Amino acid sequence: MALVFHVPDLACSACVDTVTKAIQSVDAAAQVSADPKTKQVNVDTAASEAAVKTAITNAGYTVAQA
Ligand SMILES: [Cu+2]
Repeated sequence: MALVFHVPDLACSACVDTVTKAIQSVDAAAQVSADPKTKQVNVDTAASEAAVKTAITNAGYTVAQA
């Protein structure tokens, strides 16, 4: 399932790494591409949107409405 999140605190590539690892802790096979410029996080995963959103939030980031 392809999900799109808007993460306004995504500032640099280290943030991308942190968010990617957080999402992959929920689904190790998740494909994540995130862009600090657009603050957009694209996730292709079998996990639910709620689970991914929680993982991003638990990593210390805010998820805004996409
Ligand atoms: Cu950063």
